[in-house]
Amino acid sequence: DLIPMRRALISVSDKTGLIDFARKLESRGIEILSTGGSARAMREAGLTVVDVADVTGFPEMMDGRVKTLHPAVHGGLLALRDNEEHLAAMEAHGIGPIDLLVVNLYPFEETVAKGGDYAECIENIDIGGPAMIRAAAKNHGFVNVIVDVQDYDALLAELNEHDDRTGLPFRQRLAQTAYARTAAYDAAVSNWMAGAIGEETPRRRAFAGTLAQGLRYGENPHQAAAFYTTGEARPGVSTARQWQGKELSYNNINDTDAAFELVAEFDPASGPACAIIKHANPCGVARGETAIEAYRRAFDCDRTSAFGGIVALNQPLDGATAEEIVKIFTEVVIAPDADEDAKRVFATKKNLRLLTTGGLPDPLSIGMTFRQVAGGFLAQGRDNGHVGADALKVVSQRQPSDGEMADLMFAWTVAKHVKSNAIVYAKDLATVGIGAGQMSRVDSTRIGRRKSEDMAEALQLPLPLTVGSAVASDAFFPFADGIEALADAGAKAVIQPGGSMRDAEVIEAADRLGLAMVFTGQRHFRH
Ligand code: 93A
Repeated sequence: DLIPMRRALISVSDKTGLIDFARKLESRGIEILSTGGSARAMREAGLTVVDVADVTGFPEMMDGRVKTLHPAVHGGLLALRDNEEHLAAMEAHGIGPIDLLVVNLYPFEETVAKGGDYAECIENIDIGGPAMIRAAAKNHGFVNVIVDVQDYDALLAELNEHDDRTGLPFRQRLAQTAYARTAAYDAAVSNWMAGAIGEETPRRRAFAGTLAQGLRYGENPHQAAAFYTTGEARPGVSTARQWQGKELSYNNINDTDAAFELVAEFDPASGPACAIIKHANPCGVARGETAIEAYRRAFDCDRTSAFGGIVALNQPLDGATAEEIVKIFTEVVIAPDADEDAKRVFATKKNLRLLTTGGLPDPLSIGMTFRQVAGGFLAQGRDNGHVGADALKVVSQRQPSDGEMADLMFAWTVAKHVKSNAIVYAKDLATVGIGAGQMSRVDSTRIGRRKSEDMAEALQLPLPLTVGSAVASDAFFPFADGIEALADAGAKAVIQPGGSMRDAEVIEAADRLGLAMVFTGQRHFRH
């Protein structure tokens, strides 16, 4: 199965490491064919290169759209070297075998990520590259295919080990990687187009990502893991710049994403907001006049849980806020930006990761979320549901006050980002108790209340802050007992989707207990 290597075709957009690699191929006596820009780069470095145009007998044309799409190339990649007919066809048509294909594709994902317009993105869809990659990968019995500059060294090591030849297992690995690349590439094109044309149905979407980073481990140390990006140009953990701290872990990435998506719900134009996340659930979210105030108020929701958490802000970090954050151990801080003072403060905490994103993701934009099940996965549109003031329906006798209404909307926005069953108590635009991920809604009301009581004790408050609070529930109350539990905690207003068979009983309970109640008509399950 060891195959010698005599002729290579190199056509790369990313020219990183190209010259060094090509020199090493040349020194092994391997002939190099190449396309326009790649050939030029290698020639300038003094290498001997044959133009593909001379092999095909056609010039590169149509702005490079047609350069390698020719039987002289594809025949050389696809011919079975142990098949008499194939060999005869090569002979008859003057086709030479190509034993190594080195291609990396037009930077489509990067073009999307940097906000390229429609025409630019279209022009960056590589056609000839994937065609060659798929051909070479199919013929891995005889052909080596490299699609990633990271694999140059692996090929050279294989050639060293096997006396200038490569083994079948090595070529199989390369082929498998190659198909992962072309699949991800086409998926990126399809996903970009879905966004560009506003196609929201998951039925016609392709799913694949580009390996961004291997991770040390997954949710637990015995699970292997990696981070893939889809090329979606969404400010967040996948596109962030990390200023310091060790590599993000699987759980860090998951939690940081949850934190930033939540805080992005709050428009910085209407003031700072801060979210602190643990295990993908918020343990405190608040608005404030200043960033430091927003952080302190978020922290005061549940100081115990905030330890080792992820902190997200909807606006640039300043030094004072950074000073406040580093008072306790924090895993990750993410914000659109951080000023020099903030960076200096964080630099004193070696283990803290600071991420800046340059912007906030749009909570209203379309996108996909996935959930794996045995033998498959579920795909759905991102929960970009939003209820405007005009869609709200007051169903209780008592109207909520303006202050209560503001807190209801705040709590409702947070509840969207809390695992179901979600109950969020809020007061003065800060969460004061959160119950997350319970199998019974009543249990979530109790947990949120207990959190608030614990904090009241710790902060020596006369009463828990749930007294006089506004509460959001991510889904309807199936029975009146949830409302009774909220009233018992001192809540004064409730927002929920409505739509239960027993809505009448639930509304009756709210009226009996003096609660204002608002229906949204929209639910925010999150599992
Ligand atoms: O426009 S293409 O789809 N048409 C082709 O025939 C073709 N052949 C190779 N793009 C094509 N390529 C791509 O050109 C390669 O995948 C590579 O990304 C790029 C290298 O071009 P250059 O060598 O001119 O820099």
